[in-house]
Amino acid sequence: MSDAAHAHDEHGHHAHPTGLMRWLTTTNHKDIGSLYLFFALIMLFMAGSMALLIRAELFKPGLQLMHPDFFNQLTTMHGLIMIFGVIMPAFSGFANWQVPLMLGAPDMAFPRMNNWAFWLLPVAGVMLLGSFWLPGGAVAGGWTMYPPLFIQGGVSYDLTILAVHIMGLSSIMGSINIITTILNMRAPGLTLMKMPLFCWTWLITAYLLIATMPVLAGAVTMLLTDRNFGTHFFNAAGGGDPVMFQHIFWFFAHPEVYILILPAFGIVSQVIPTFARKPLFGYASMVYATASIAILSFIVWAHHMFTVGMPVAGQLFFMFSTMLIAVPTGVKVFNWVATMWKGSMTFETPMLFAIAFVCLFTIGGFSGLVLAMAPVDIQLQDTYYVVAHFHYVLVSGALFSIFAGIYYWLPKWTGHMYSETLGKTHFWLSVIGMNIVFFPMHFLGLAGMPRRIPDYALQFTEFNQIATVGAFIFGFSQLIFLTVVLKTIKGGAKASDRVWEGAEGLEWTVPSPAPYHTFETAPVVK
Ligand code: HEM
Ligand SMILES: [Cu+2]
Repeated sequence: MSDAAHAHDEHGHHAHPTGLMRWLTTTNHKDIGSLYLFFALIMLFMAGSMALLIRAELFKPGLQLMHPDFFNQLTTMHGLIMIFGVIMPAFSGFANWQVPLMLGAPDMAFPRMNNWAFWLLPVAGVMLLGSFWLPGGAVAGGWTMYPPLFIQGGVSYDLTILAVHIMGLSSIMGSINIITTILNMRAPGLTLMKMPLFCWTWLITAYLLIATMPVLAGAVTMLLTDRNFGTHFFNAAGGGDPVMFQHIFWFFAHPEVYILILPAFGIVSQVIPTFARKPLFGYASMVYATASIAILSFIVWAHHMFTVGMPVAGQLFFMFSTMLIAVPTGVKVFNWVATMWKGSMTFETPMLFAIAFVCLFTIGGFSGLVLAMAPVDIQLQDTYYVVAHFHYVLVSGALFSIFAGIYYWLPKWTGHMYSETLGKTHFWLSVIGMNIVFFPMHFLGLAGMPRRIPDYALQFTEFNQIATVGAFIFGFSQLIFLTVVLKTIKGGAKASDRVWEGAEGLEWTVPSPAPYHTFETAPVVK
């Protein structure tokens, strides 16, 4: 390129494209953060509608609304989309908005790769959702993709494998960006141990993603070659072993459940100190606890496999290693409570969600410990107890932290305050609804009701009816959330720079809304 043309390019630098092209070509971390969050919001309503269809079918025993195979498609797609389309993209959205703002960096380290990492997701999303219209319908073998079902299914299974590859690629690119940004682009003086805890939790999460996404990719590639190219990795008739899939899958998927919760710990660790008006209790122990959880997450995978048959020594190993995770997790819960202890607390919507997180996530943690006991798990495996357990950690854990984070940072992002009345209404309906859906599922599981089943024995009717009513309360109260978000984007009381009286950190030193470009000269942190 000639010098003149180069100069011309430099000149054109400020003419940003508008409309659709702006969003397609954007390399700005704030734009990309918003894209991730909108994508997650849309997918939340998609996967949420599937949950309501499932719960509607389960309102009564017998088959009312749908064919059993379609029920299985809904369950599988609900799980896949909630995990890969809602929780993970929402956390990436927070990372994109907040990591540069918290570190005093002008943007992410690799802005163009950042654009790619996002735009791969809608492609995968369309492939997953579109597969409902393919011959044979969407995948129906459960989000865990176990063979032999996943080897026998139709064309949507191949498409889902491709979609999983694409989403994994997106996560790896996002993680490389986050790690590089955090390690290299912190403002002068902002040492690692001074960094906001949200950045720490995402740094560790990004390493987990880079370590485990290739394992998932390997597992689904073996499914693909078993399906199409005559290999027998998981086919016993050809000398393969279907249980091997479970080992590989859970070696990915147990760290994955921490990928779904560590950034939540980070958000809650930002919100609680703000509204308790005290610094986070035990900052360093929080960092070490997060790292310990991440390391331990690699040695516990077979607690998902107690019923496939394993030597007693193996059962003991996976049982005790799993229980060990309760130690660093307990440290975290202790630190959050100690931060609130004798604080001057106020209860704005982000704080309400954060407190609900601490209480209800802990219920999910405890039911996890119950499931970790090998003899108990043999009874409870594949019952509604498991469904209750993971929804306490995913809904009142991951999802509630996302709500807390949105209410907390939305004024910074949009420049407007949200309506506290609507926020609190959303909070109370969500907490009440969530417990009505999922608490009775513990009893259903203890009584032996299997999961992933469209019909059930008569004695399970009452608790199922209660759960379905709760699901519709929870589901429809999310329309309030949608209203709050859209209203806040459009207008509302002007937000101050600091927004919350007790807020600390670099993001609160820039104006609200945060300008398109921030920290072009790095701030100095003392
Ligand atoms: C309105 C809120 C929700 C309701 C009413 C709901 C309901 C359900 C129901 C009824 C099932 C099927 C259980 C079975 O038959 O095994 C299910 C499965 C599942 N849900 Fe949810 N859910 C909700 C939110 C979420 C969220 C936020 C996540 C977050 C990641 C999530 C993750 C999953 C997963 C992973 C499965 C397992 C899918 C499978 O068995 O393959 N759910 N949910
Ligand atoms: Cu696990």
